[in-house]
Amino acid sequence: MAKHSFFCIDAHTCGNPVRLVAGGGPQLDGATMMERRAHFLAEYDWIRTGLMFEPRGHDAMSGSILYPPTRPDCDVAILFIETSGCLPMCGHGTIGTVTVMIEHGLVRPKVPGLLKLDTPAGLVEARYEMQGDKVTHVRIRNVASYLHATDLSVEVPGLGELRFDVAYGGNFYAIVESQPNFRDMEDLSTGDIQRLSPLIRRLVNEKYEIVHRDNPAIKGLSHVQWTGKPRHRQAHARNAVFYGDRGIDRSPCGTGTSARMAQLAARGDLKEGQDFVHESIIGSLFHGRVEALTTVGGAPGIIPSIQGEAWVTGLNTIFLYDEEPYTKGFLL
Ligand code: PYC
Repeated sequence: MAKHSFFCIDAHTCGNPVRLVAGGGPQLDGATMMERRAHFLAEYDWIRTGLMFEPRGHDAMSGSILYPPTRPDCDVAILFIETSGCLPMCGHGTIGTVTVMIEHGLVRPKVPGLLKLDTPAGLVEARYEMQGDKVTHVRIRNVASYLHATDLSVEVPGLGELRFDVAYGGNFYAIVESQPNFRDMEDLSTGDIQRLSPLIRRLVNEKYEIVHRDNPAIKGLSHVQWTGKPRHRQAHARNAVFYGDRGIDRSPCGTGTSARMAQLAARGDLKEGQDFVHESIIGSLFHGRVEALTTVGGAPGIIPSIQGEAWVTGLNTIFLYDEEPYTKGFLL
């Protein structure tokens, strides 16, 4: 019986899962994390699907595997594994991964309180605070984010015309705001979000070619972000982010919040240094900030930061058997 063992530390960031693979991940070739990601997808995607999908995971499962950095300015490299594939960047995943790494001594930061992370999307800095052995908060300074396209539209069967902007925050997001055929995310059930979002994503990718202005390896719309008025008194806005086949982010989504801040900044609704508190579908909060203004491919962008908290929920040694019918996971 061929058995593959993965030593995982499970956590959640603001309610969304993070399964950090601390042992058992494959060796990867590549001079950059984008190249290593391509190697992983070509040869080892069964590890991702086995650890993320049922019966060992679920629709919203998300995780990471640690590697030595490919660049001298970083402490550690992160490969993100999700039900949606290997994302270039994952905000809630980074906050959870940093919390696990520090609480479990998986990395020795060169500068206490600061980890420099080599991700497929680029350098991400994480500053963390501790109380005793617990990491209480992590603030990530994300990759440059920008508003990619405005006022696009698709015709959605059963809903009619839907207008949206596309923004990048480490992944590409269709940001759907209040309009004649959509008022607020609170009008949608989770079933509506799971039914409409993949349809919209497919229609958008068929109609528009979405390619990162500076990095052609990053392309295609992966996420749909439904927006709404906040319920929490501290929050400025609320969202529900859809990813993969059926996943709805339980956190306010780090890359989604970055994309939203980039959109608001491009409109002049968010200034350099300004805070933006984002509320998730379950009411958890990310504290975003426009750290700096920048340019991406010659067009205006921002450097966003996102702060959130994560909790380690347990240790989990997971086996995948070559002979087992559901070892690569399944979707219901
Ligand atoms: O927090 O960036 C994020 C994220 C991406 C997919 C799920 N969460």
